[in-house]
Amino acid sequence: LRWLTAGESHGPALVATLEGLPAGVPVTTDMVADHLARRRLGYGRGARMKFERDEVTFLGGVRHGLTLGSPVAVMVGNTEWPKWEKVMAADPVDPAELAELARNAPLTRPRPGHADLAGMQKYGFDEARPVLERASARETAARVALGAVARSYLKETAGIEIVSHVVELAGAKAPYGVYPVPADVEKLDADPVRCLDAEASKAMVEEIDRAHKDGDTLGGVVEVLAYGVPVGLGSHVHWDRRLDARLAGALMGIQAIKGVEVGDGFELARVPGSQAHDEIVTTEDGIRRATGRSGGTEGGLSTGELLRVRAAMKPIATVPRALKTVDVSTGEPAQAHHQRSDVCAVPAAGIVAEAMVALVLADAVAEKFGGDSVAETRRNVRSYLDHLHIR
Ligand code: EPS
Repeated sequence: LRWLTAGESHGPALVATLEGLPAGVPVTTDMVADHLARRRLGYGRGARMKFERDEVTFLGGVRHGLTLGSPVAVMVGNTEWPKWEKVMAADPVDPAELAELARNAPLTRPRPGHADLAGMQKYGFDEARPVLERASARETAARVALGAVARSYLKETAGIEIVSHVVELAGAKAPYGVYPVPADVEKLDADPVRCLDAEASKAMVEEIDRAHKDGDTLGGVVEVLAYGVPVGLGSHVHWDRRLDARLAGALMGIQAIKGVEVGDGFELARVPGSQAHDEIVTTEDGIRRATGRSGGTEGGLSTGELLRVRAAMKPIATVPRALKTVDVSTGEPAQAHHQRSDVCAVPAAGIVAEAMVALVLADAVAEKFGGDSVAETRRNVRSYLDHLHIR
């Protein structure tokens, strides 16, 4: 599969293309809109989440609710656009007209923790607007749109389903080792922080309220679970074919993610081997692992067990109680620019992480099973599983 996104946070729209899916994957505008709505959930989001709508339009690759095998192109309109028509215009605008717009004031006080400063230095900009427009997590709406398509492909061809939940938010932690299943998604989406444990959820909401009052922002940890992943996605034979490496790269590629763990991750480094690995046992279902510490990958291959990855998000860089910075127009000490911001976007990051896992798994399924129609891919999956020589 190949996929790309384009579009700025306050531009007219985000667009995304996905190439390499077979024909016959069920895809509808509503399906994508539902996932985009899930991305807007979560206690602690800023004002923009409330008044902006995601307008989904398929521009190619889908007909009457099914993919055609051609590249899928989807557009997510920014309803904020009318306010930014001049500031973000593609064509030149009269500088006198621009100078009158408060929205166009040069952002010369870069935010610590954001791409602002390094982006200005690298690309030769005098202010942060051209950097932050693309660094913005608004772009994740395009990924979630493609993720919705990828997850439909996964479900139709291999029966794979993806769930995520928030396991940590600032200091508040959900009980370790409780894994929500697909049937829990409705309940998760109804929780203000997408956490299954009521007590932990309450503590997380309190953390957000406290940070809001303090003019601060918060990060946290999300966990993504993929059910029904067959044995043998990815490979041990080369570093860039390893499924865990591909998952880690994809999750690290989400704005503000600073750490990724597969399975018990860093905890495995703290215990002896006898407590770190998943023993192999025979069961009624054939050969299985007795535990799930590895997170469903060994040697870069999926094991057929529950796939489990976590991503750690740092606090939002637009901190209301503005951190110290330098005004690059004068070289003088200053406070970082701040207009409005989310206090916390960890619940949304979980939905984005689901999309990234879906895209990586879709790529791995397409690579292993091929097929130009969903029926053909499904036959290939079944034939492979029916003929596994060790089971
Ligand atoms: C973002 C800052 C905020 C968020 C935005 C991501 O936007 P603004 O700067 O316009 O207030 O609302 O997220 C989205 C618009 C979205 O759809 O997720 C940032 O700087 O990353």
